[in-house]
Amino acid sequence: MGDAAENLDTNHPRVKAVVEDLVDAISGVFQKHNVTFPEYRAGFFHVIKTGQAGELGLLMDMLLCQRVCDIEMQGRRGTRSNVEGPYYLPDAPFVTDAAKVHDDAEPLQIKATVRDLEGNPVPDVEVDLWWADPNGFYSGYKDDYPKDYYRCRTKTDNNGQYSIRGSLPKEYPITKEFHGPTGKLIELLGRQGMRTMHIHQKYNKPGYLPLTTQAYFEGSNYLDEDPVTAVFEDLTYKLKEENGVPVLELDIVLDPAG
Ligand code: MBD
Ligand code: FE
Repeated sequence: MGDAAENLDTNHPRVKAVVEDLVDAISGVFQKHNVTFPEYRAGFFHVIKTGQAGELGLLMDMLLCQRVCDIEMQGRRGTRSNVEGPYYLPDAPFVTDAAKVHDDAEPLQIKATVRDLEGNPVPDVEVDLWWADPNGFYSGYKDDYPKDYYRCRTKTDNNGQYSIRGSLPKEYPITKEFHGPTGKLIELLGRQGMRTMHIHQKYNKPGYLPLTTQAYFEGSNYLDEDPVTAVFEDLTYKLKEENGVPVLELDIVLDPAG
């Protein structure tokens, strides 16, 4: 979750309530399956290994994050909230035309119109975009991979629109060939290990509820078997084409705050 992670406020009354219920729920699962001591140890050892591999964020986001997005959506309207994922980085380069991608990356024009619930365009929305490179990896997560690639910030114009030249995101491998403990767990769950193509977005403007969401691509690989279980039809777009370049045309709706 990048720097956006919140610290646990141990004095907050909800912490006690939620953690107690969490322990109750897990205890119930142990009881149901007669979990043995070796199984208990093997289980939490796997969690420790996942942490040591730097994959706890990946694991949590894969298994649980969308459930929180779904709860958020029960209390708001507009475009669906969707998993932020483990690869957001703040302070991406601000651009108005193109994000930095490698020369051999297949181009994608990312266009959007941002509207309010009445259909009026919303100007001056701060936008964050980030996506996987042609090899399915995110910039900034390897020492030799500068973090200003395949991610940018921009803002909507007076018509509530932006248009950014980016690149086609590649399927993201959570499998054990590329990753460790999380891939192994996916295999054990009988899920396949590739995230379907997606573009992450954040929208922020005072007076509106902040939105973190993703766009998916109609007809793309693994769309119906995404291991993160966060693909929704209303976030799935059919690619268009202009002058031989694929175009993603997003319709985003923001819910006014308060
Ligand atoms: C990703 O790229 C992602 O967006 C999520 C939610 C989980 C794993 C990898
Ligand atoms: Fe992602």
